[in-house]
This record gives sequence, C-alpha cells and structure tokens, in this order.
Amino acid sequence: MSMLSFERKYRVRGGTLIGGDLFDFWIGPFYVGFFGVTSAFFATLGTLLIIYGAAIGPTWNIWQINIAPPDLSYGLGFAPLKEGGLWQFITICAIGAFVSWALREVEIARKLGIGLHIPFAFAFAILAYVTLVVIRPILLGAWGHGFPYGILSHLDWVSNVGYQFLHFHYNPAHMIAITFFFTTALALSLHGGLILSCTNPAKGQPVKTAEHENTFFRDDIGYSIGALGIHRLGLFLALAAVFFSAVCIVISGPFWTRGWPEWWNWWLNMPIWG
Ligand code: UQ2
Repeated sequence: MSMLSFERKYRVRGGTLIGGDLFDFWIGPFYVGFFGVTSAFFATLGTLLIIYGAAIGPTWNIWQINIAPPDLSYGLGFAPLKEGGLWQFITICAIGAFVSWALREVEIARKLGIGLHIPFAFAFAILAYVTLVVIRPILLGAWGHGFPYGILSHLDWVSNVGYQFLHFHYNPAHMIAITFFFTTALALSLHGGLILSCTNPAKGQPVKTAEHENTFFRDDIGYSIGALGIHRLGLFLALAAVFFSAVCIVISGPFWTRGWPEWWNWWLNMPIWG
C-alpha cells in the first residue's frame, strides 16, 4: 500500500497515552500503540472463546449458534464455563476490545492534533452495548438478563423482551430514539444528495461551490444550516438516537415493569378531562 505524502509528514512519534515510544509504530497502514496490542489480544481471545462455545454447542449452523448468559439463578455471580461462564468471559473480552479500540482512536487523534469527536461518538456505541450486558443486568440483579450471543437468538431476545412489555412502541424513550434514527437518515440523505449534486456534476459540467449548496436550501426552505452546521447536526442526531435507545431499554424492567401502553395512564388520568 502506498503512503501519501501527507502521511509521511504526520507519521510522527508522540501522542500516546500509555507505553511511551514502546508500541509507537505502524504495521503496514495500521497504527499499533499499546491499545492496538490490547485490542488484538481481547478480540482474538474473545473470538476463540466464541468458536469454543460453538464447538461444544449442538450446531455449526451459523444462524443457530448461540452462547447464552447464565441462568437467572446465578444472580450476579460467576457461572461455570458451560453454564454461561463462557458468555461472561466473552463479554469481558468484548468490552476490553471496544474500550481498547476507543483509546487507540484517542491516541491517533492526539498524534494528528485533531479533536476527539470520533472516539467520543464510538463511546456512545460502547455505552449502548454495556447498557444491555452490564448496567441493566446489574440493575435487575442477574447476568441472565444480558442478551445471548447468536444471530437468531439475539433477535429472539429482543422480540421476547419487547412482548414482555406488551407493546414496546409505547415506550416514550423508544419513540424518541426512533424519531432520532429517522431524522438522522433524513439529514444524511439531504447532505449526501447535496454534496453529490454539487461536487459530482454531469460530464462536462463544472463542480459547483459552497454558495450553490447554501442557495439551494435558502431557495427551498428559506434556511441553510451551513457546511459545518450540517455535520454538527448529523453527529448530534446520531448520538441522540443511540443515547435514547440505551435509555429506552434500561428503563424497561429496572424502572417500569408493566406494559408500556399502561405508562400512558398518567395522561388519561389527568384531571383536565372534566
Ligand atoms: C445545508 C448545508 C449543507 C448540507 C445540508 C443543508 C450548506 C453542505 C443538508 C440543509 C440542512 C438543513 C437546512 C437542516 C435540516 C434539518 C433537519 C433536522 C434534517 O444547509 O449547508 O452543507 O449538507
């Protein structure tokens, strides 16, 4: 792989959080660093444990492989390997790998002197996962409340937990999360469409300017949020979608145990109906 002249200039030592110069090098295009080593360690160990879990399981059918958390009776204790202990070790490896990856992103950003927006955003994704397999199980008192690791089994888990609350679409935080997901898609499609329409014009046509971009939306809706603004909006919308997703599941069980449609009784019970 060729190295851009920019990369030659910015592939410099420094910016590490841990390890000083020891792991401050690249392997081909990839920066290593202390957290590159820990990322590789946790990802490899976790993957091997998943393969071991599949090997002692009843099937190699990729859709049906399932590594389940411990039975609820184990509470918040450790379980034997084949009784959910594997799930517990795999969860530790996953969190170790995700956090290592985020910290490796921090080191790369520091090296380049850019902001920490990317690891900050990735931290929201990690938070969503940790909410499902650590925070909510702890609040409910058993690791068995975590979701199982398997393609179909985790879908069944989502479906079952949803029906446990009768109708998850009545969960107010779920409503907000969905609204943010849809708005993220709207903003990205507007942005992608606008950039391509100006920067990738028909053959023989000149590339258009930022003024064209602003003017399209001023003509269309009387307002342009600006080239920097649309990216701030996009990042906010995406992070808000992830955040309210985490909220909507962590309140289901620990803070509300009945069906979600019933939550809206506060509205029906208001004294304004006469
Ligand atoms: C914009 C702008 C961009 C954009 C887009 C807009 C020049 C290149 C897409 C238009 C976006 C607006 C008005 C915000 C819409 C609000 C929501 C909640 C979807 O003005 O500046 O930069 O890409």
